[in-house]
Amino acid sequence: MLNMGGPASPAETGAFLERLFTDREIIQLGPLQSTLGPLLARRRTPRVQKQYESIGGSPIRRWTEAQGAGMVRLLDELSPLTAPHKFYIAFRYAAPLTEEALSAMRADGVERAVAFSQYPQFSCTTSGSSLNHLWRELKRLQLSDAFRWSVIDRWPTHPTFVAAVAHKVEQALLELDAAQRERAVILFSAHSLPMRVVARGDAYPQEVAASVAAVMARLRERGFARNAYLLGWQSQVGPLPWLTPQTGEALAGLGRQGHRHVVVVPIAFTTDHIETLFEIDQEYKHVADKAGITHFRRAAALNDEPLMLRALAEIAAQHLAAREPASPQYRLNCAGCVNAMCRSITNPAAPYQRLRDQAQSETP
Ligand code: GF9
Ligand code: FES
Repeated sequence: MLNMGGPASPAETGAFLERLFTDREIIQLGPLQSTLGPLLARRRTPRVQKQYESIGGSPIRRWTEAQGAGMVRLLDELSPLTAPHKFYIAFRYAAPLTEEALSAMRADGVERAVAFSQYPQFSCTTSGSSLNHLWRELKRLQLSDAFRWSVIDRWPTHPTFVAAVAHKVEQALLELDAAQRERAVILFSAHSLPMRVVARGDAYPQEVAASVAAVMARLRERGFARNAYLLGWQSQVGPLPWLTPQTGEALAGLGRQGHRHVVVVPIAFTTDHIETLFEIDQEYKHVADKAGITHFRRAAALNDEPLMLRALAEIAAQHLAAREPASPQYRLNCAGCVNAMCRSITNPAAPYQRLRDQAQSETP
């Protein structure tokens, strides 16, 4: 189970940020990255550490463990031929790191492994970075032949995931008086991307939009057919241009236009983390108050939601039954990709070739 992870205790914030700022696949600082990265990380640590203190540390590991346990329990039933299943967590920037997961898998005698991205929508800065790091670590630890791999790289519109999110939106709408409910605007919020990543051809914006459309369709099916909705992008840092509208600005605009009821829906993370517990619940709540939004709600994160545990098990079971190395999209590099690592699969469990390799081998 691949994800970015977070500092479980505020004291781990410095190490977490240092790993983030030295990851060339999420932040490009040029040839100075290995000196500039730690410097920028150190400069940001006090402020970010305070944020983690205010939420009592990142809950992402705890929730991922609950999701993993729920997933494998159901998966053993859904896919008895591939049972028993076991889950390992590999975070990109916090414990347990990839190396720890691989060592545990090795010690357990695992032979067949599925790299399961816990990001519903694929971005080369998140899912791509986790996967590339996995292939790098396998090589570094001389484990390239130890496991046969396949990849669950994205699942932005999986019906049970969509149903799980829609269920959380429904619960938030039901907190409002029946008379006000259909006036509520649904503001989906996803982590933003630097515009240079968007321009490279990253799949994330369109996959987030696909998730939003699917959740709205599911809500209509469930009888919530009258709510307007929009999509904002959160968590921008630094001076470079990012994908907008910014979630806070969207909220301010809604307030100015006279909207009083807003439900914010985190759509790109599957557990609580600093972007829900601090940014939405504290910072955006404050923006909403100032903007005159009197009824501000957030749809709960999926965390240990039973529908979400079922979604993870179904996604894994369907992947195993399909006997494909990855989704068809995984074979395709971004138009502007210059990273030779992208879209690899080390020792794939089924035949696998990138579209870029294929095109190159066929060019006269
Ligand atoms: C991201 C999800 C989607 C460089 C700033 C000059 C930074 C970044 C991203 C994308 C996280 C979760 C996307 C930076 C700094 N990021 N790209 N983050 N992050 N580039 O923090 Cl679901
Ligand atoms: Fe997207 Fe390499 S950056 S495939």
